[in-house]
Amino acid sequence: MTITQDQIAAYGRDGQVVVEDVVTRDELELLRKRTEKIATGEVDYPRDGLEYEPTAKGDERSLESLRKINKPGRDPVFAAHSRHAGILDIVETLIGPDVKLFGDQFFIKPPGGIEKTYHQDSPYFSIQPMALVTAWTALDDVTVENGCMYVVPGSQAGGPLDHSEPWMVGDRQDMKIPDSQIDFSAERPVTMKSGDVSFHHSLILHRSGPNNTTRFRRGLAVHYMTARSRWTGDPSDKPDYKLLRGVEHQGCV
Ligand SMILES: O=C(O)CCC(=O)C(=O)O
Repeated sequence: MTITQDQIAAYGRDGQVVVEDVVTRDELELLRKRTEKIATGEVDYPRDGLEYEPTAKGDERSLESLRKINKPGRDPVFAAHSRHAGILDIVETLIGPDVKLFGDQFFIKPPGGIEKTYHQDSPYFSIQPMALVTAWTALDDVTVENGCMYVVPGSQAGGPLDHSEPWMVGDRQDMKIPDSQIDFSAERPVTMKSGDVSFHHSLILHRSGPNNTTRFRRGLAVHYMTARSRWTGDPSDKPDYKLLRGVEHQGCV
């Protein structure tokens, strides 16, 4: 799969670009069905990987209650998605030919799902340079009303910011970048059709709104890095990152 010179330039300038029709209807349907099975317990999935909406009512074992699946690539259907050939072609164009998988997260945002406040991804990742790319696949049509992402174009150039302000997701504390650091007048909604993929730089400022509709807004985010990246955490904690394209580099991740 190829992208245009304009799309490559938009990613370089803005730190984010949407590519239309990357994932087919059949591929999306497979992911949706698998999610339903994980949510209901029909397919085994580690309980610590399932996060629930703080506002969820009724049966916890339902898709309507699920906020997020952490590291969905532990499941074979999601692992196959992280090797999607069309997505990897685009990732190669954006970060070079030697590509490793950093990780993945699946944001379900069911009807009534809450917002996610402004943050950057790289400050949470022990990887240098801070130049990973996230491929965010829309499993549903994504609108302002059902909680699309917002980005501040170009903000990746400002480097990492402190995530110094606590905010609560139910009884779990998360951190956010203080509103005083964000130019809200510059933010842009990322609306998409199902099957489109949004590619964003790991330092771009981004958030997502609440889902005020009766429709789901499922987004599957896979983070990729160049195989030339370096691990900055404790050496004994370094995961064995999988090479997806190209070659390994000595002394790198
Ligand atoms: O999908 C969302 O609501 C948040 C997405 C996000 O933060 C990410 O993909 O890095």
